[in-house]
Amino acid sequence: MSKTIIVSNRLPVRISEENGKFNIVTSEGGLATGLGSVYRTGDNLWLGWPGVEVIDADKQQQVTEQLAGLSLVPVFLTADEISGYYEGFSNEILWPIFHYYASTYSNYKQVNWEYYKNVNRKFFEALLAIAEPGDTIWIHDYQLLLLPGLVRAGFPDSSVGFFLHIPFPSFEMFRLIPWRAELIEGMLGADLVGFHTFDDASHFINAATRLSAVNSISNVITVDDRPVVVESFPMGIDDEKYASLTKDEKVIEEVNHLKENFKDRRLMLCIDRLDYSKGILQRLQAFELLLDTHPEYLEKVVLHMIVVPSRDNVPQYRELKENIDRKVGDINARYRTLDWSPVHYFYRAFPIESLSALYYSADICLVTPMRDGMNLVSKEYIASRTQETGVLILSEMAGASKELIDAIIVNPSNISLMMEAMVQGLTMPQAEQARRMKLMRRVVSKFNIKHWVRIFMERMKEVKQMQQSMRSR
Ligand code: GDG
Repeated sequence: MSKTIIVSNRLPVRISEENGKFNIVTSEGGLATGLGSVYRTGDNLWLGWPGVEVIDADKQQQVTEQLAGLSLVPVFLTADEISGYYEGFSNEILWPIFHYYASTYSNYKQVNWEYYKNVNRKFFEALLAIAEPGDTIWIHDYQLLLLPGLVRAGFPDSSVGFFLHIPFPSFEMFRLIPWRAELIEGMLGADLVGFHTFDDASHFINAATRLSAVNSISNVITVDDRPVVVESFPMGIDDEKYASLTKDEKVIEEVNHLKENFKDRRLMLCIDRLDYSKGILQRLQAFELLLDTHPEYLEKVVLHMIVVPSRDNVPQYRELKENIDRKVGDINARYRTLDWSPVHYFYRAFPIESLSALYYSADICLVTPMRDGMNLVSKEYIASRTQETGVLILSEMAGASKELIDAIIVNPSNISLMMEAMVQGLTMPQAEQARRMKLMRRVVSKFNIKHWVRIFMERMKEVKQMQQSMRSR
């Protein structure tokens, strides 16, 4: 019987060590929830880095055994590998280029490329130990762009899917990468290459046909007589989980607490990982402009801003954090009163119940990235609005804007437009909010995470059948 193996940079776990024993907690992230139905079934497995450095061979064995009980297989990485492959290459070269931040944010160090190649190979070797001919292998994200090619060479009969969670840039950006052809060839090892949006898929087809000796007809690229199908699969969320969380006792308690605290003040919410692609500074500028130009909102609105620490070993992230601290400090210093702070700023992660209470309570949710593959926060807000009101202000640069067309859509570089969108949101009649919210809730519930996993897996099967029938002709 063939099996399915999911491969991603990180395993869906958090591991901590206490008195020589490992404590493993499975993560509740969207991807992990969605893929749970896959990797926890039968002999299926999930392969990835466990998120901690484990050097000692006995300890590695211990972690491997504990993870085996959860259908998870670890790829152990050294601190140097994490620094070169993950921080150096993935996050200082691929991430900025794929999010349209050229040169100043990209650091093309040859040594990091070597690490990237070696770690992709290390993942392949780990796969060799568990995969058999005919298995289905679904590889995720920009850290593993070379892996589909390695798998294709090692297991020519396997069915390989690849999904990119971040945008795929236009050819003019992608061509800047010194190792662009190798990256494209790696991705073309898959039978099915998936993206969040149609634009990402067409950028990929354009780059592939210009950089590699391949032809394409519509969304099918032919590589050595093997068709590679390129399509968009907009990722969804577990909408039912977010709806039912609003009925959780702890959440209700937090909602009441928020009500007492905010009284009749309007709550504008934003939740992001610390990242320059998320447009946090531009959003603060728009909020400042709102206070500068609309004194009627002084003491009447609060921007509740959660920034989750991320990649703080990368210098640009540290710098961004300092700039955000300064901007929040400026705004609060200029406008705060004894019992009102315009910006409530939190630099830490919160339990999902607290996020749920905030989603449920926020009059407006601001999701205004400069670039984002999809953005799940926007969908989580919609799924949590069981009262069917509330306003989503959404950047046209987020993949989600292609589906959530009833949000107030903004260009995040246009600060005054974003400020006007805030005014539009603050003054939108309830009936109009409800009309838009109902339409968006329908989209989020129909195209949820289960649907995403199902259609990707089904499509992989169809592509394999198509390849087999072409070969037998
Ligand atoms: C990448 C792409 C694409 C946030 N703060 C807390 C917390 N979160 C959760 C949110 C949400 C997730 O983190 C963030 O997902 P996003 O989609 O918004 O962004 P990225 O992390 O950049 O994800 C993105 C995604 O992959 C999927 O393909 O949409 O475009 O960049 O689920 O709720 N969760 C908890 N506490 C927090 O404080 N528990």
